[in-house]
Amino acid sequence: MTRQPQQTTQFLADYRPFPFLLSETRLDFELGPHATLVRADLSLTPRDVSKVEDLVLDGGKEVALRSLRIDGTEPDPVHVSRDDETLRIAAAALPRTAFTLSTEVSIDPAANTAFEGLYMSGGMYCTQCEAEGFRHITFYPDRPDVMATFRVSIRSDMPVLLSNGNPVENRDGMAEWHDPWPKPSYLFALVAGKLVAVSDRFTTRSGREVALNVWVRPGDQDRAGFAMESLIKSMRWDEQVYGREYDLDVFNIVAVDDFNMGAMENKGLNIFNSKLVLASPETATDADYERIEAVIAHEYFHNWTGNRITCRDWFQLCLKEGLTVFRDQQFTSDMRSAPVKRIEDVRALRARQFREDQGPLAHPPRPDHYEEINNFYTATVYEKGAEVIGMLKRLVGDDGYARALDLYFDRHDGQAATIEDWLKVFEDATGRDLAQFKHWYTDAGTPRLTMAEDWDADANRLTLTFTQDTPPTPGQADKPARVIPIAVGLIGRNGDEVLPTRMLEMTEARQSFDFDGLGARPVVSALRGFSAPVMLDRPLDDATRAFLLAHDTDPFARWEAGRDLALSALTALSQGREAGADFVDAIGRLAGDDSADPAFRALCLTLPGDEDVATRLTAQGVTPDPDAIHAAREGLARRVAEAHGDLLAAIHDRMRVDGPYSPDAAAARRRSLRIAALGLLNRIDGGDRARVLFGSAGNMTERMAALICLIRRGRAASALSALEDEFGDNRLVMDKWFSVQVMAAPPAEAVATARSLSERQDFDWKNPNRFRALLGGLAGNHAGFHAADGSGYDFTADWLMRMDRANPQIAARMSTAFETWPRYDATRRARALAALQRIAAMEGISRNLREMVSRMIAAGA
Ligand code: B3K
Ligand code: ZN
Repeated sequence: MTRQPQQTTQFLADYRPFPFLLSETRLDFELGPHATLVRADLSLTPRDVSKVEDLVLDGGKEVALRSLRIDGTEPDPVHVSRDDETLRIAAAALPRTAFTLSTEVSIDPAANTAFEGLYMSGGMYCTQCEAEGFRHITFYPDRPDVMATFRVSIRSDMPVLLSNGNPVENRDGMAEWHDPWPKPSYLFALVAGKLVAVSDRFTTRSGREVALNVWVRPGDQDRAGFAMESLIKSMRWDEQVYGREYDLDVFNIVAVDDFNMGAMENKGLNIFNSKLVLASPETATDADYERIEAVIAHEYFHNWTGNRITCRDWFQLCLKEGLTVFRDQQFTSDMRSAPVKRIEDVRALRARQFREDQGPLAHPPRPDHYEEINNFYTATVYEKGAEVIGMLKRLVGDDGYARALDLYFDRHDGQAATIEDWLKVFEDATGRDLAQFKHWYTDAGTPRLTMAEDWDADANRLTLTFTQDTPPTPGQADKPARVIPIAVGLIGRNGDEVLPTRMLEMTEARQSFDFDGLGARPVVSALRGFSAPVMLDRPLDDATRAFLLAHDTDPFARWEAGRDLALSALTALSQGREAGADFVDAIGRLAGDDSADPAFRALCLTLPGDEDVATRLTAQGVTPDPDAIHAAREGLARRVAEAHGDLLAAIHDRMRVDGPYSPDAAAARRRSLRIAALGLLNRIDGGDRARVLFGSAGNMTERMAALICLIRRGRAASALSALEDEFGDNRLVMDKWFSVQVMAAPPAEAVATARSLSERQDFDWKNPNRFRALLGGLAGNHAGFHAADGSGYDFTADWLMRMDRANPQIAARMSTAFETWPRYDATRRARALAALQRIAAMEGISRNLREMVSRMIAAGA
């Protein structure tokens, strides 16, 4: 351990089952903004009647207990005790058999600015219970392995009253719901408000009729259709690909404006951040549409991977999240383009998860201790969790994967499972020993893989020798070798494929693989499809990279070759060396290759971000200079534009999509290439094309792209005010408006821009989306956030402290802006550390933020 565990540290090794069984939960809500009464009846049975233990229920200090009864009788007060987090009833007061515990409490939803538990948002009531929000509603064994059926009644003057499961009764001012599927408290949900529904129906493959509703505020109905289409596609896909059917008579989705994350998979009642539901061509970009489709699918897929089979404890979070991300990635691949989706996912993985793994916040997909579980909804648990499943699938093959998943659903339906259970179904279904594979779950850090080639001309044999090594991470110094699936293909010098993809299985720290019977020395295409989440280091000259960019038959490896070429140029340029000629040439050839998917070309034309360059430099042991990186990137983009201006202009014109906007993949692909070309041309046309496009485009995708170009050229004033006039009362558009101004600002102006935007009336900072727009925009401006004078750090620290008092989850999450601080120069490090220490010293700091900053500060010790 590199840090002192706090008293509140939870350890995986301490798991023990709850000493009571809970069969049914009955809840009765009488809603009031400042006083909501919650009556709960819990049907409990001691697990071991010969040794009844104290009954300890979770309950936050704002939950006011009004009455407590056991089988209808008040226990002697000496047997009942309360602290800030629990309610304890001594064993002496409990029957030796099944009993009903009844409580009545009162809570204050309108005062709940943390948006955890029951809270009010824009005049409606809603809940967020994962991970430990239910304890802010009532006293309960608030842990995922306690599963019960729920019967819920709601009394309120709101017209729409929703909870989980099937509706039982609905009359004026009262509704009753019953959820027949046992579930943990984190999946409980309640919504009450003035809402309208966009409705449809779905018939499952075994004939169950399901009523589907997407609930939004009156006036937003015309922006909810795409979410409904996405839901129907998801339901069909899960039946076809995983054989999973929906299991209730209704499926409700509700859009809310104040929501800490993207969405939540509550049983039968998914609650969404409105930005992941509402979309129209005028307000949402192609990327928004793709994200809505993916998140609707993700939450829906949780119905099986998460709800029917849940997690034994929160250490197992990646059991549901890694698998559900993996499933939503497969879904998007099927709906859109598989190669493009793979490249996008790897880009995101590197930008978020590799970044996390390289710094003080590194942790394994299955951590073994935490202070605050909400701090572990990370890229490692989600995205790396999904990569680990992708590797499993590669190792056991598609059939093995399908058999293992069938067994998983069969064996664990209705249970709260563990990573061990998950690996066991793969072992039982395929006969493979996964003991070594398990390190992917328990060990943190990104393995570094090196590859050396040896060509024996006499024997016509190629030998590839790999070594693997995983750098130390907080609390984990030495790591054993892992199983690494390495997909390799060989390409002849004429560009033909000599050997189609073969999966090598590396299990040792150093291992060689021979390829015999080759006519001539081939070019190696390695780690095809990004077959494992590792950093591959191979000595490769720029000419060979350019060759692979032109000829590799694996789209991921092809893109990767171009990206490596760009990174090698950018890292050199940022250190003052001449570079980039090969990249500029090769990218021109690729841009003009009309046989390639436009979205793929767009990805290749998008230069790695400043942050990617900083990460690459750090991996090479070089201290990144944010300003030099920014200048290098601008310079290289300009050179591409100067060299290929005519071609890019032709692409920009040809990729125009005529006719009414459609968010489908085919049209989106063309727009993405068009925009990529525009971004480069913007470096040499002074912003003229962007100005024309901003004025003429009928969709937000192109307008936003044009706006970003104009901001970069310092010509955005009129575009910004036009957008504000048109969309001033549309929160989602205004979030973009806030964000891009900071994100795309010239780095020297980023902090000042953020500061002046933060002074506006409509900087409603308690709204998580608005806060994220501004602070996330700044964190996304690499050289701006890392301004040498520390102003980016100070500005961010001030806001994190302010936010922590209202909403600790958001403050903790946004504090990750600092997670890379140890990689920079001494001046920046000192300023970042001072900002972190200032936060740590804050009086009344939340457990959430305290855990984050103390882990980050520990890296400097
Ligand atoms: N399970 C939720 C995330 C809950 C986050 C709690 N801090 C959304 C999802 O992953 O689908
Ligand atoms: Zn999820």
